Amino acid sequence: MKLVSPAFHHRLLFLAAMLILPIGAALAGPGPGPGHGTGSPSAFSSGAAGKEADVTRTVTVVMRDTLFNKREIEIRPGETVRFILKNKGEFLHEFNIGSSYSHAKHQKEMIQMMEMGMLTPTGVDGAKMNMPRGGIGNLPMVHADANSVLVKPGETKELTWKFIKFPNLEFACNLPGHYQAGMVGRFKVKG
Ligand SMILES: [Cu+2]
Repeated sequence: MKLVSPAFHHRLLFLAAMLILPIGAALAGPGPGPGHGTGSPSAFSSGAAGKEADVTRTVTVVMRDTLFNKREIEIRPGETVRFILKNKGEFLHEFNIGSSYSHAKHQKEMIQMMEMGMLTPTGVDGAKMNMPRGGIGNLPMVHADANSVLVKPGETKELTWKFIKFPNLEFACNLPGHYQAGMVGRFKVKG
């Protein structure tokens, strides 16, 4: 007998993750201060912000609560791809190109940003977010990185990326609990 719809069940899992993950982070104790992006060379040697003129392909990715409509995106070495990111969910989501290592690192920072009010489950506090490094808990300006973009509910944003190396690259949303709920996919190298 089925008591709840799959969608409702998914929502329950998501809410559970939202509650449990920050506790886990708190139990892990104070680590080194967050240093957004700077300490994840694997993500940055893998590519760079793409130039509009070099775009050879456009890929549309739809974000929902809490999954992408794609589990896998094929890429070719050296190509520049424009990603069109549509958030059709009710929560804030991220599209971040990186390794599982850089994603795990960014997830810890995202939890801190949530705790400090820079991020909320549905949006971004622009004033807090635009403070320079040291403004709040030594967090740097978030999402100034070329490999990541935040998309609010109902919004469509773009990110253009030139793929250079492929150390098991993933696209992921690092908002608390989202990656764990399945909001991650992999780039499959073709050719
Ligand atoms: Cu998300």
